[in-house]
Formats: sequence, C-alpha cells, structure tokens
Amino acid sequence: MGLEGGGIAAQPSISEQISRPDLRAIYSHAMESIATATDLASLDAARVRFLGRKAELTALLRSIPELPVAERPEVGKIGNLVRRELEAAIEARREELEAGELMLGLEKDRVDISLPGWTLPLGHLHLVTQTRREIEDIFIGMGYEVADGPEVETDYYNFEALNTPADHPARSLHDTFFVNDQVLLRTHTSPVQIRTMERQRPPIHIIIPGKAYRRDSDATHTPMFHQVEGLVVGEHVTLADLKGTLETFARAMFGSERQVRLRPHFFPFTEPSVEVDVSCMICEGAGCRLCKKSGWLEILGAGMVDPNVFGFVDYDPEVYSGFAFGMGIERIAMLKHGVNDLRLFFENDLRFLRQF
Ligand code: 2NM
Repeated sequence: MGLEGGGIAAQPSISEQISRPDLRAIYSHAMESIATATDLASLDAARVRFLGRKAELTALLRSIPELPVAERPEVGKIGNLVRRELEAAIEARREELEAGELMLGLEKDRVDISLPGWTLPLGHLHLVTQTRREIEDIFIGMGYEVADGPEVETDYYNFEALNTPADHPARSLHDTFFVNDQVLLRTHTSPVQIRTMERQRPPIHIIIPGKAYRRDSDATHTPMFHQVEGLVVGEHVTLADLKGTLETFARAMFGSERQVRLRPHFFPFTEPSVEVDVSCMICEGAGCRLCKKSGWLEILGAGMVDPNVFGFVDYDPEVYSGFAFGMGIERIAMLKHGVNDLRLFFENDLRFLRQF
C-alpha cells in the first residue's frame, strides 16, 4: 500500500536482488572490507582480494560456461552487477581516503605564520657617532651648517693661518704627526674653518665635526680623537653671543638647569680666549666626585677670533668679528654618560658598546 498509490516504486536494494547465497556472501564481505579500509594500502588489498585475478567472484564469473544452463543468466547478470557495485564502492572509498590523507599531510606540514621570524643580530651606532649627531642636531637647530675638510693638512692651514707661526710656543703643545716638512695630520679641525672662510664671505655659522690627531697616548689622551668645532662670523658678533650660544648648547646637551661660566684662557687663534665650564649635572653644583667638589665641569674651549686670523683669509677685522669654539666629542660623551675611561671608546669591547 501507500507507495503504490503514489506511483513511485521503491528500488530494491542490491543485496535484495542477489538471490545466490555465494554472491551475497562475497558482496557483503567485500562491502565490509571496503568500508573498514583505513588507508589506501588496505583498500587496495581488498580490491585484489575481491576483484583480483584469483578472487572468488572472478573465478565464479569465469566458471559460467561450466554451470548448469539455467543458472548462467542469473550468475552472469548478478555477478557483473556485484562487480560494478564493488568497483564503484572502492572508487568512492578511495576518494574519501585520499582526501583524508591530503588533510593529514596538510595538518602535519602546518606552519604557524604568526610565530616571530629569526631576529638578525643588529648593531647600533658607536657612542661617539651618537654624540656627534646629537651635537650636530643642536647646532643645526640654531641655524648652523655642517662643514668638513681634509684630515691630512698642510702646516699653513693647521698652524700658520691660525696665528700659530713656527716659533710660536703653542706649537710644542701640539705633538704633531708629520708626513713631511709641510704636510701633517691635522691636530684640530680648525683648518676647515680657514678653508671655509677663504671660500665664503660672512655671515658664517658652521660646525666642523671630525677626527684630529696628536702624538699623545695615556689615560686621558688617544692619538686620534674626535672634535666638534664651531665658527660664527658677522658684523657685531660679541662674546655675549658666544656665551648665549654655549648656554643653549649646554642646556640642550646636559639639561635645562645647566649654568655656564667662562674662565680666561689662552689660544693663539682667539682673543680673548676662554675655557667653558658647565654646572655639574650630578650634584647640581653642590660638589661631588665627578666635578672634584668644584660644582663645575670643563666642556670646551672658545674665544673671539683673533683679528690676525681674519687677516689670513682677507676679512676686514674693522667690519667683522666672530667667535669660535672647540670640544672633544669623547669628553662630552664621558660627561653625559658617566664613562670614566677614554680608552673604552677605542677598544671596541661589545660589553661596553652595547650599553649605549
Ligand atoms: C678651540 C678653541 C678656541 C677655533 C678658532 C678657530 C678659527 F679658525 F676661527 F680661528 N677655529 N677654531 C677655536 C677657538 C678652537 O678649540 C678648543
């Protein structure tokens, strides 16, 4: 009842169509083996076992000519139906297993692309370079330009034009590396100031960072060291301008509370000349070990450019005046970072360098 009325006849299942017990047994065994094959190898083993040359079904189909005539159509038809059904079931199961094995492989080779990559060892700028750039930035902020020039210089630019003639007592202070009579390693960066003034007319506002060389080697001197010198030339440039400039520098470099004081000194190329102290940033001027109880730390030398120097570059000293200053970069870095030995800058010991 029921279904007949609707005109839809239920399709009899394959096993219902298989009347012979031997085919039915083959079919159900084979279907179970196919369904329970857990990998491609066991599925292939089932295929060989149930459909291969030596399989029971193959033998039965081959034996049809020997069967009683009445059985032949039934065995031929149903045997081949079973064969096709098994082939289809194997193919379906193969696709399932292949998809599973693909997923397993993908799962096994899974890469977490959110993990951090290899971190390459990365260095950083040397403390001298960091400090040089910091000094440069402060003066660039005040409108200065950065100039440079040769490290191998002539006697003229290093001494003569800086008002330091051959017989001048100040020459003995510069233990100079000579290449020959006239050629030497610059003992300061001041030759660049002379070269710049030869090329340009005032107003001039420049700083000159660079290496300088002196035949000196002990706890507080190295044969090569780094300087930043500065030069300002214009009309009506005064010592007050120098002091204000150095105050601005000292406060930018060492903190806004710093005071600056000038003490009389002597340089051949400036008159008057001064040594410049900054109030101690450790004790705020009260006196401590760093400033040797004085409250002050010497940071640079400076002065008003000597009119004789202007004579060498053909500037009229009646019209122009200027100030100049010079500082050691290592010394500035030592004061700022509490480094107590100059030689640490040149030993390239990573345990030191990595602290900055
Ligand atoms: C210093 C101290 C004082 C200086 C002077 C000049 C020039 F070229 F204008 F004469 N250049 N640098 C100077 C003055 C340098 O270093 C401690």
